[in-house]
Amino acid sequence: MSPTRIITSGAAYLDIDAYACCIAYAELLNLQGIAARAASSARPNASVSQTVLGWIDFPHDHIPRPDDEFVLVDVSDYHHFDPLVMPAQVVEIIDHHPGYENYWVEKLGIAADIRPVGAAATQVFQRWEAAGLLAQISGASAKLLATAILDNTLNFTGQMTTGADIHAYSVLAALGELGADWPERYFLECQAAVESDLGVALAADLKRMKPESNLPQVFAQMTVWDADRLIRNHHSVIRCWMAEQGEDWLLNIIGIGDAKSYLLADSAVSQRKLSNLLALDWQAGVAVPERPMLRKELLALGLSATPVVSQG
Ligand SMILES: [Mn+2]
Repeated sequence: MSPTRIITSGAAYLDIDAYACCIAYAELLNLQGIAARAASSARPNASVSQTVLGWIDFPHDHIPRPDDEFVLVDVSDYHHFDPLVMPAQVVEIIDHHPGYENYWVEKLGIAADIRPVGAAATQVFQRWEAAGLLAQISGASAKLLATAILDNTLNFTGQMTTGADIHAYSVLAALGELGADWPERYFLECQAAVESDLGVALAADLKRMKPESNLPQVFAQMTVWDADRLIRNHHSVIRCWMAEQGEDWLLNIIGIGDAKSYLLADSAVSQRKLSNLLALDWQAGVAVPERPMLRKELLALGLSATPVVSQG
């Protein structure tokens, strides 16, 4: 028996992009005669909404074999790989986060596809398109990839949105029969999930940043429809919960309805790190940049920034 390709992603949580890519890429490889399956130790976060969960069951019953091969989607920083990954047996990477391009190109050559597009789902869509197999994609995979593109591009308002993302969404939404009202319905579902348990939602998309990132050490992010309403109703609960994770924290709340990011940070050092990267006016622990920002955009800014010199 030839080895199975395990399509997997990060350790901390599965967002809709990782979730969709694992399932849809495994489906494509299987159609092409390559044994593959989606697997993950991580749980979905609030971006995998109730309706999305109803489209397909993500397999969480992976039994590892010593000859498994691994394809990583939507992650290339090996510090964050799912613990089921055997690093020496990684055969392919499909990702859109900056920082590890050279590392993987040296290891894998053209099997490392790391590019700045809005969603890794767009890269997986392009595999389907190039293979000429889109007519055979399942409804669930089409809808998953389309929704991942909506989420990761912030409904096409994010800076990393490309023409390829817009093209992929239009083809996939038609194949998956998603209506014109799907974006608003989807993001309202995500907000309902966030508000039903804020602690779980904050923990589900929280990363600890390295000092060289020049970003606050604890960086949480969430995407909702109405960020202003979320902050009005829940700011005090949020700041208490975040402060328990460490003094140097940041929460990026992305509001799709008004296409804005709301950066929440309380400590002077956290606010200074962010003001070092972009023009911000902090009011009562909240700053609203001119355009919506994703963590990976702030990460790219931070990696190219001069560190903030700590003052006293
Ligand atoms: Mn992604």
